[in-house]
Amino acid sequence: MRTLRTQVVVVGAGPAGLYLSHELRAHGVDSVIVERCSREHLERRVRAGLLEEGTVQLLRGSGLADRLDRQGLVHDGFQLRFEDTVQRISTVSLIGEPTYIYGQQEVVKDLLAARPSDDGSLYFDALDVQIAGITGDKPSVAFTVGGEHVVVEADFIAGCDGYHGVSRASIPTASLAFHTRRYPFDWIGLLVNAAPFASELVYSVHPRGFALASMRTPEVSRLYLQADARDEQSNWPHERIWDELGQRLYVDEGRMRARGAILEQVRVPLRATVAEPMQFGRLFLVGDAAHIFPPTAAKGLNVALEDSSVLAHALIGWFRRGEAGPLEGYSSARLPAVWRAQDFSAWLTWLFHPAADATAFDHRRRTASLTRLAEGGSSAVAFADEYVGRSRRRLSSLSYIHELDGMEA
Ligand code: RFL
Ligand code: PHB
Repeated sequence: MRTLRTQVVVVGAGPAGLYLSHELRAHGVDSVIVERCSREHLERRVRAGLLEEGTVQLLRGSGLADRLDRQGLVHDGFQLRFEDTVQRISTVSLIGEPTYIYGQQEVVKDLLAARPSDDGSLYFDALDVQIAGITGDKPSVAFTVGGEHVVVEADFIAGCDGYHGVSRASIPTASLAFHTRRYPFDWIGLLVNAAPFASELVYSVHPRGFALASMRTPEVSRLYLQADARDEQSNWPHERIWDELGQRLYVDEGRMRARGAILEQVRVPLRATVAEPMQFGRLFLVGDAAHIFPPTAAKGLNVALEDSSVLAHALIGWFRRGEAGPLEGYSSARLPAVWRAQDFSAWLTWLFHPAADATAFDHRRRTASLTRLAEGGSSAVAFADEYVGRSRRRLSSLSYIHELDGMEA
């Protein structure tokens, strides 16, 4: 058995854990990351694609955006299709902010590349990860790697281990409210070896269901379509998926062009969760470990990196200046922003997805709501503010971080 000592143990090397550890190191705080999967798996895992301006600014401010700035796609807006019409919503014209397309696994690769390669501060393939001592002042994380049992003792633990991790489960149920909502929809997601369907994202609302034509690069498309949560995947052969996409995207005669090779297919249940509070004793929950959003509004990765940034600066305040306030206030600082993102994600999910029992009344009313957005008035401005995350950023205590960076510069 080996025992190590560090200042912060980070459980999970997804974007939240890697970014937290990066920021801590940049400000002289030591951390060790413990990750269940292999590096190859993390670098290949296809998930988010849309980054908000605030996220890109965080990455730029941390020196992590060179490749993003060269290869990321900048989108001034997106298409909204409904009732056989194609409308364009330009977030740049409405509120002056674009969005960016850059795959989550590319963010993960950039974060991993920015770490010293072999300083022993990141364990992949960790088995049987267990958290102990979070109510005392010497919490620890134990695991087995390459047959060896390792214990890392620390001052704090950051639970960045996603929805299925061990961190949230280590908090006594009586001390945690875990709010959950399962929407009656799933998404079928395809990664396709074909040029994007259009130059910008296409959100398409059809009485048959929602479809989204996104992308990862100029050569790779990302396509999603709504499926009823009760409709089993075996009912969705490829032929049906392509036909539905063609119809729902209002492609001429319902025939989908560019049916390139499917590189990957996933089924994503649309759900929301929030853990309240996002901390207990010496354990802090970050990103998907604390909250899941339905993917409709693309908030998960953006809110996760915001959590990491706020926690990083609270921990830096503790270690560098002996400040307890920002750490004690981490959960209260984050929850208003988390709920803001939940509210917008829920609203957009219900706006875009016709329920299985939707009537003609429901479709007409949905068209009226979509028309109001497409008209570009104050509703569209408020929508754009939420979509690009600007309104949430105002709630996110990020000005505190920038002040702190200024003080330390
Ligand atoms: P992650 O990425 O799940 O990373 C958690 C890490 O912890 C590891 N782990 C453990 N490690 C040690 N011990 C254990 N017991 C462990 N259990 C788990 C895991 O292996 C993993 O490496 O969480 P993190 O870092 O909080 O990041 C959150 C994002 O991954 C997530 O919110 C987004 O992918 C959500 N999301 C989107 N977010 C956006 O901001 N923009 C988007 O466009 C967007 N699109 C999406 C999405 C999520 C989707 N799916 C698949 C749910 C599209 C989809 C389809
Ligand atoms: C994606 O490309 O994965 C994506 C883009 C926009 C969304 C959701 C997901 O609203």
